[in-house]
Amino acid sequence: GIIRKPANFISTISDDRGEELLYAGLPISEVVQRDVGVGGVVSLLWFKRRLPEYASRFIDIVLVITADHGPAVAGAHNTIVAARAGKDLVSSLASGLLTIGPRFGGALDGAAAAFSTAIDEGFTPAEFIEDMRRQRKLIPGIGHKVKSVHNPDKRVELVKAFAKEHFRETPVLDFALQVEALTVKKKANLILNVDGCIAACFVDLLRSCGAFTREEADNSIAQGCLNGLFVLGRSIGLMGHFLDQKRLKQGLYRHPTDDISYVLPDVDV
Ligand code: Q5B
Repeated sequence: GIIRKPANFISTISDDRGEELLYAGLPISEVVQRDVGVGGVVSLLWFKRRLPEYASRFIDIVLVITADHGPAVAGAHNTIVAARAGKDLVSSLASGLLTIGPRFGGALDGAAAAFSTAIDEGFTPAEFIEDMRRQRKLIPGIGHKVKSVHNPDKRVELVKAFAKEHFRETPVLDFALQVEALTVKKKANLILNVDGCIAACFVDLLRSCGAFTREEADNSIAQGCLNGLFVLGRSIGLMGHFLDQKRLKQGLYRHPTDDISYVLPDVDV
């Protein structure tokens, strides 16, 4: 008989072998005809299921608001410097993406874990803040370099408003807002930032939209899908900055030496 060779790879999200490409079982023609959109494609390829329309719309909104935040932020800066050093699109994009981490744009996974664990373990917002302080950890999703209570982040307002209008419940967002109410008393820029707000809302979405068991929702979050949303969104802007620099024919960047404090050790020779 036929001896089957064990497969080296298992894949469960897409299939290109037939007449028509399938995304999580849905033929690509239906993906287009049903107007699934980018949010819907993210839910098919990341979560292997269709989510309610408001959930796909929420993903679309997250991608739109994270697409760019100007040339001064770490990711755009790196992309611009790489583009001006003559690098190609993929290299310049990668250079920008590699700045995404716990301080910049990559605080979503940490914020989701911190806020949801605090709620699940019955911490009050004050106890949570004190626990983080005791551990000498910054609260992921709290704080911003330029946004503050005096200069609110419109992106955060948009995400919050959408969640409040469309989600069945928002306990994690509510907890994060109670944390913010306490942290801004210490310093006006210790707001719930764009990473923290998206993260809290996304936990609420996965837990309450009815498409996931609680275990599935928690596993998806633990696997790092949330930082993926920022990476995906911000890639749009980083490529925009690359193309902008090429269009402007900008030359090699060298940082002005009068903006560097040179502090060298005294070495005996
Ligand atoms: N303190 C964001 O720091 C920033 C505290 C805190 C408790 C906190 C900082 C932070 C957590 C990581 C996070 C995402 C580095 C930010 C993003 C996308 C972006 C970016 C853009 C875009 C800002 C001053 C005092 C100190 C600190 C205390 C600060 N943060 N305490 N929990 N989280 N947050 N990142 O202003 O007593 O004076 O020593 O790491 O969520 O990345 O637009 O730029 O779209 O591109 O430099 O929006 O908050 O403040 O570090 O000098 O701290 O506040 O302990 O206290 P800053 P620092 P003390 S959104």
